[in-house]
Amino acid sequence: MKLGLGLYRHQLDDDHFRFAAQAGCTALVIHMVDYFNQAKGNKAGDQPTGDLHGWGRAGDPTQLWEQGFLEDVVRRAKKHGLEIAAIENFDPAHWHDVLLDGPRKAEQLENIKTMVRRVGAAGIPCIGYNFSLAGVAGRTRGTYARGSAEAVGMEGPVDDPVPAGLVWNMQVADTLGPGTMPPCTHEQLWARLNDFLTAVLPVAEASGVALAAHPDDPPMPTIRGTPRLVYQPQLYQKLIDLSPSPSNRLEYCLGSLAEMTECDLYACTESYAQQDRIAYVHFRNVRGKVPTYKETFVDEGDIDMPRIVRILRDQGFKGVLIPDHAPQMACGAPWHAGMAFALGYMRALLQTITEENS
Ligand SMILES: [Mn+2]
Repeated sequence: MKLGLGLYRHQLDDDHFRFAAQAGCTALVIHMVDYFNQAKGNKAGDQPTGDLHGWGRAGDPTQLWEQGFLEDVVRRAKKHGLEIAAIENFDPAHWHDVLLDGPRKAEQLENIKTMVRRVGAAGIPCIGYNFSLAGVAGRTRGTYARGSAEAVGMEGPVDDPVPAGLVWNMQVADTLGPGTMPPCTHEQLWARLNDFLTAVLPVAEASGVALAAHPDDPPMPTIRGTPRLVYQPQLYQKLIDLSPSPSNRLEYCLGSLAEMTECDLYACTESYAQQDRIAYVHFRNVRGKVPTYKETFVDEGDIDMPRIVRILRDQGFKGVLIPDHAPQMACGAPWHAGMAFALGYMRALLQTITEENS
């Protein structure tokens, strides 16, 4: 198993690469979407939460991920001994009509294929995605973690409708409303996912790129009146069973899975690792389940993290673990401190299980 760090778009520089290398990482998962662009409620030093108007403004729909940019990031990271293990998330500007089944769906699917080919040509083996209408929405922020550290949680269902122009919790139009996102059923959402996978998986497989699905965050059956896809652990199996392609994989988020009401996380992890469908792991801890849970420090939540790592080892998992979100620590660099704490804990776990094995 490899230790990795997730970096937001504005962090793709030498200082952050050095920080990752110093913490013992050999891999990075990078974001190309700028969640903080023109955002009012988001601090760039923390995970985005936003408000009912979402995060920031989505990107330029005509500006696809550039081959040169991808190759440059790979080259710069390599200088610090880091591989780019994955890109995380598509920009809603690039695929909102894939999610909504809208008029530009065919064009956007072609654009996605173009970007998948470029990612493969740059030597990046995976794209994580979150097939979701409302996206990561409905969460609160508070001093939930140990020592009153600021973290993210959920304090009950959020049913306020999504205004038109907001997709995947980002603004894809100049203004929001009037009106709301068109209605959609769970069956329609699964059909849309199937269309996406049917169109893109052959290109992904030919390009040496896995498409790795994140479960819903938060994993409620509906958020803001929109259906969710993977809000119970067995729905991951339904996604896997859509296609036997080796590129049909999981962005395995321990936190989101543990928040599901029907999750036995240890049996679940054993099953998906045994099927060799886990592309990479979001290694974070949580207390409680939807609709009332709180994100915690990696060592203080409901999940027995050493047990998870041993299950992954025993099933032969060779991929990357990244911290995902971490509570903000009380100092001048809350994001860095939170990540360094999580990475130190993870590195110790990985060293311990390696010794057990030998
Ligand atoms: Mn996650």
